[in-house]
Amino acid sequence: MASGSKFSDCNSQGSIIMEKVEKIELKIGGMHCGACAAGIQMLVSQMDGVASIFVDYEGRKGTVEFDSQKTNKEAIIKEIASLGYTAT
Ligand SMILES: [Cu+2]
Repeated sequence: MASGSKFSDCNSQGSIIMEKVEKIELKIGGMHCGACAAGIQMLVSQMDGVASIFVDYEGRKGTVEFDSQKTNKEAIIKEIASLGYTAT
């Protein structure tokens, strides 16, 4: 009967693009020098949706900012694991 009228309220939301940046801290294991940290940083920073990453070799941890609409913590952990390191 009154089908099709639902589209009218789409317009009010359509112009707003919500970018939700999430910041996480990961414990990274398996690094044995600063080059390891740099390698992780390079790989993860190239991932789609990752805004920034800083890996602290001395602290054995990494701080990652990413768009939660494009990627997630699990994907980042998997990427780090593909290099042979552990991330939790
Ligand atoms: Cu190394």
